[in-house]
Amino acid sequence: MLVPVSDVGLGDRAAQVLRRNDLGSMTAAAPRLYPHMWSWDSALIAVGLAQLSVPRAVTELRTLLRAQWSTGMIPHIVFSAGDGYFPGPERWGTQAAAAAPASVRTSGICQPPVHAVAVRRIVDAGRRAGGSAREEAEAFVRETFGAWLAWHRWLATARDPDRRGLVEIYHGWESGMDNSPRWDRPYAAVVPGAELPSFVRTDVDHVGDARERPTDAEYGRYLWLVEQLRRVGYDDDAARDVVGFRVADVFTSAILAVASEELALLGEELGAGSGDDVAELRELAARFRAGVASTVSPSTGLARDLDRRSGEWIETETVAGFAPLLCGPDDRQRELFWGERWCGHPALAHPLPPTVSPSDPGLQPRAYWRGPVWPIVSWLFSWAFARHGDDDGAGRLREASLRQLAAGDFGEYYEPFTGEPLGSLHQSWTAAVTLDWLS
Ligand code: 9WN
Repeated sequence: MLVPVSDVGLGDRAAQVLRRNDLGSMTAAAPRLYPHMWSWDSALIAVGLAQLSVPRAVTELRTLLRAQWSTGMIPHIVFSAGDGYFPGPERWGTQAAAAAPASVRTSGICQPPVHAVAVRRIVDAGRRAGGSAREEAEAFVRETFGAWLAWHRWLATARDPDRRGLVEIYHGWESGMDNSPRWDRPYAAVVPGAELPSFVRTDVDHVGDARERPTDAEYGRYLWLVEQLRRVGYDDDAARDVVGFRVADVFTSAILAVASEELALLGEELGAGSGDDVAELRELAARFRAGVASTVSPSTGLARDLDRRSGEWIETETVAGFAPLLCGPDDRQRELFWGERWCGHPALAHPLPPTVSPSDPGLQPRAYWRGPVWPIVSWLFSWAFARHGDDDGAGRLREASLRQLAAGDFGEYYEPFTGEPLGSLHQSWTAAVTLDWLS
């Protein structure tokens, strides 16, 4: 498809953001606020890099895989030499963890497993370009299939010990949606102990208004969970017993389902892994898809997280409730998604899913995961819609997102009613998904 003339400049600007945030073999998630590599950011960054250079996209994911733990876990941060982000490697203290890699400094928790989606986009881009780009992309799949499989297996065992088809998280950071109101109830039960070492936040120095970030009270709980995990050396079994936050995350579970399906397809297409590996991934996909479906509230039609410590369903009306739509077509959810409580709400600047329903009086339009629109979330839905043949839905999200992004600031998130960019500007994954939408 021809790129409209007005979008040409936008693509150039997006490419420039990725170049400026390029640290050599990894891309900083954002220039000042996030000077390191984040796991799910790096996958989405690779999706954008694939449009510019397949080898550079492959390098991004190779760097991430070098940080993989011996358990299979892919850590949520891979630290660069840069500083200015708190909590840094000293606070995480993962060098004492038996499963951590020896030569790379990482955090000790994970993030949503979007990586196989990125590998698929790299293969697609390689095939479109042909020649050595195709060869490199396909060879990369053969070479790394086992590592991605180990990652999915770890999530399906260490984080789904009862085989419910739902991934348990031990920290809001693991969901990628840090201060979403989804986590308010479970966090209310997290009470930082007096032994919590003191800390000084740096994140609030890098945004226009501190109210766009989580509160100090929230940060205290975030750091307390890190402390609990650090004390048990991030050991999977011990962590399950000591950690104060244990929630079955429906959005991460949907991503695991769909990414496992993609990985199975890639394995089959490229003869990577054995027939048993592919069958195992298909079983994982089916198990987690069923797990996601089992959480849907009959009254609201939205999927719910489950607080494993209290046994309670989490009923907040957030975008994560559309997890089933990531897994495949769903008429009831599709209607809800485009309806007045969500993308069809008349007050929205663009028909895009905010993180909290615009009909919910608790929506905070400038506060991080409590209301703003995140372009990467819109991208995940547009990718999933296209994947299951809903080209109309995918096209609507693409067009509205490109209108939202047209000013070229590549905000981390956007005010849903005014369209103002918020948080960090020149955010790498926002630029990356823009490039994918323009391809
Ligand atoms: C904590 C890097 C990351 C994203 C997350 C987003 C934010 C970190 C933070 O930034 O989280 O991991 O310090 O706020 O919530 O989704 O991966 O862009």
